[in-house]
Amino acid sequence: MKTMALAVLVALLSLAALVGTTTAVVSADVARQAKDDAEAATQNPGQDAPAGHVHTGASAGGAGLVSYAGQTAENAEDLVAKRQPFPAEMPPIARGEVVDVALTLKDVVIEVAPGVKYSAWGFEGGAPGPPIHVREGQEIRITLTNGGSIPHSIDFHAARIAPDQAFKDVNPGESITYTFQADDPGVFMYHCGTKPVLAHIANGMYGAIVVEPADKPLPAADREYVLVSSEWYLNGPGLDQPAAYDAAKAHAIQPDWVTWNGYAAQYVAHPLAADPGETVRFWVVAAGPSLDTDFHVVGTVLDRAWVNGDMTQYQTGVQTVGVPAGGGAVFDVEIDEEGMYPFLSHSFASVDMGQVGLLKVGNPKGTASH
Ligand SMILES: [Cu+2]
Repeated sequence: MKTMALAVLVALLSLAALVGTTTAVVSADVARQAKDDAEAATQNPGQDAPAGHVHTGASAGGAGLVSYAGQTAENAEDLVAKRQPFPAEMPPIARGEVVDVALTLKDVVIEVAPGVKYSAWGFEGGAPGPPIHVREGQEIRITLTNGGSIPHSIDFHAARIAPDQAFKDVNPGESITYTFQADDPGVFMYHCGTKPVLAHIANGMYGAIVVEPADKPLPAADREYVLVSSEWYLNGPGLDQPAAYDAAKAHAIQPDWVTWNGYAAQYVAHPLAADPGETVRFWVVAAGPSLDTDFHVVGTVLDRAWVNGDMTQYQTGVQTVGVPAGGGAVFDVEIDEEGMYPFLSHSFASVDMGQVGLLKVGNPKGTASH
C-alpha cells in the first residue's frame, strides 16, 4: 500500500512541476504524505520495497490485492501535457421544448492516467459520457443504442419514471427510447443500471445531466464547469496492454485511480481558468461507483453550496461539502487573488490517486498563460 501511495505522489509532483511553483499547496501536502509513507516503509521493509523506479513497482494491497496505483508511463509528463483534457466547460443549454439526447454505448480502450490504458464501456465512447445541459421543464427524449457486446441500459437520476420499463436492458445492436420531464432542477448522475451495476459503473458508464433551474434562476455565474468524480479498479498496470475491471478490488473499494472527468490529475496539467473576481460555478457529480467526494477548493471558502443538489436553498461560507456516490451538488466560488487553487476531494487518499485539479485565477507568476 505504501509504495503505491508514494508512486502516485511522485507522479502528482511531476505533474505539479508542469505548472511551476504555484502548486506549492498541493506539493506541500503530497510531500508531507510522501515523508510519512517513506518513514512507514522504512519501518516495514518487508512490505513493499520498490523494485526499480516508482513507475514500475507493484505493491500488495489489502487482502492480498495488488495495487497498480501511481504506475504511469515513463514519459507521463509529456503524455499529459499533449493530451486534450476532457472538456469541463458547461455545454450550451439545449433549445426547444423537447430535447433529444442520443447516446451510443461503445466498447473502447481509454486512458485513465498517463499511459494507463483501460478497456472501458463508454457512452459515446468516453468516460464519463458527455455532460448534458437542459432547462427545468423541458421534455428529455433519451435514446440509448447499444454498440457493445453485452446488454446495457441507462438510468437517469433526474427522471421520475418506472425503472423496470425505462431503464431496462438493451441487447447489443438494439436501442431504447424513453422520455421524461426535467422537473427537478440540479445536477444528476446518469449511468448504466445493468447487473452487476458495480461493474458497469466501474467500467465507465456514467455521466452528468445539469437541469438548469427555471422557476427560481440561480445568481449569475461567469464560468461554469462540470466535474464527475469516479474511481477505477485495474487488473493490471495498463501500460503494455489495457487493464480491465478487477471485481475483487471493486468489492474491497480499493481503487488504483480516482479521477475528475475520467483521467487522473488532468486539470493539474491543464488548469481550469477564471479571472479574479469572477463567480465560478462547479456542477459536481460523484459517480463512484463506491467512493463519495468531499468537495473542497484549497485557498478559499465555498461562497454558495447547493448541498445534495437541492436548488431551493444554499449554504454560505462552508469549507468542504460531501457529495455522495450517486449524488450531485453545486458550488460557487469568487476568488479575488490571482493564484492556483486546487479543487479536490478532501479525502486525501483520493487526491493521492489522482482526484485533484487546479483552478487558475488570473495569470499568477510562474505559470504560462494558455
Ligand atoms: Cu452497462
